Amino acid sequence: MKTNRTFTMIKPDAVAAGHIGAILDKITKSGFKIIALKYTALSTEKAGQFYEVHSERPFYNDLVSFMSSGPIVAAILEKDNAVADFRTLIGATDPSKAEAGTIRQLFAQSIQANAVHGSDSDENAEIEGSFFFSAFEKF
Ligand code: RTP
Ligand code: MG
Repeated sequence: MKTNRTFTMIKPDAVAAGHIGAILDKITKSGFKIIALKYTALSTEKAGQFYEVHSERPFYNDLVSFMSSGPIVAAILEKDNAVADFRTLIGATDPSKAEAGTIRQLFAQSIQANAVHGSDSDENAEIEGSFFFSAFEKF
């Protein structure tokens, strides 16, 4: 299903480093409209559920403890071609390989503490957005 929406989180590293405002500014100035927004935290159980697709990967346990280590910002974003354009805006998973000017190049610390999440498909954007937001929290 085509939705023109994606889902993002500002991860605990970027929240702790004080980058919420700068990252939201970059996102909105890049043409994304905020449909839903929440400052919250993931328990280890919730982080484990969210990243269930990676449960067989060697970095899964570290990822779950990192993602539950402090508050995060969750958001649903809208723009034409949202999923692909947002992944371009955030840059490569490993910030040392991310293009200049991308959010990860500017704000990430490591391959794990990489500042932001971006959905990888329209289907996952819908699933991930609904993980955090009910229908009456989307505008
Ligand atoms: P994301 O899902 O957070 O937007 O990141 P991504 O698509 O670029 O990367 P993905 O392969 O889905 O990995 C999810 C997150 O797991 C952490 N990771 N750590 N230590 C490692 O080698 C490693 N590899 C991935 C990162 O936080 C990555 O964003
Ligand atoms: Mg991913």
